Amino acid sequence: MTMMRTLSIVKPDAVHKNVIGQIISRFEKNNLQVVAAKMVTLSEREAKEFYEVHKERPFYQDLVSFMTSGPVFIMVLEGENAVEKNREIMGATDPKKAADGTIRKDFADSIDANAVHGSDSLENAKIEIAFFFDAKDLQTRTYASCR
Ligand code: IDP
Ligand code: MG
Repeated sequence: MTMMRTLSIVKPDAVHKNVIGQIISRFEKNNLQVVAAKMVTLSEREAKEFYEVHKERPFYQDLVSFMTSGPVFIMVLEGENAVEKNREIMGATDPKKAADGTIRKDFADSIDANAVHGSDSLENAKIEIAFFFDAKDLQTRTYASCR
């Protein structure tokens, strides 16, 4: 068990459904903490670069069009085994195959519009976090109560 960070994106379909809060709530209930967040509309260039690993896949252009179709909500999540835990909470890529209680089972409509992105390895998490956030924008979740 090691503390780690991962990148999560609430995709345009889930933002449109107004379920950003319900999605964050699932992470929080599973002890993942938000340490950075922003809402942006990705440019064509950003979406293409972010999903470059898929550029030879037949769905690449559709994926880029979908990811730029409306705002996305991008977060860095921190916690024990954050990468793996996030993938479990998200569920399978195809919502038809996603387990009960997962985000994709409950909020995704199709394999294209599947509600969330999550990094698939620690190595990719580091690359993806750096793609969207400067190191100084990642918070340390300390708290000192003021009496
Ligand atoms: P992941 O999001 O579960 O990691 P990947 O295989 O990395 O899945 O694919 C990235 C994204 O590309 C998926 O989340 C989905 O939006 C889209 N995608 C993947 N496979 C297909 C497909 O067969 N048809 C259409 N879109 C797909
Ligand atoms: Mg992936």
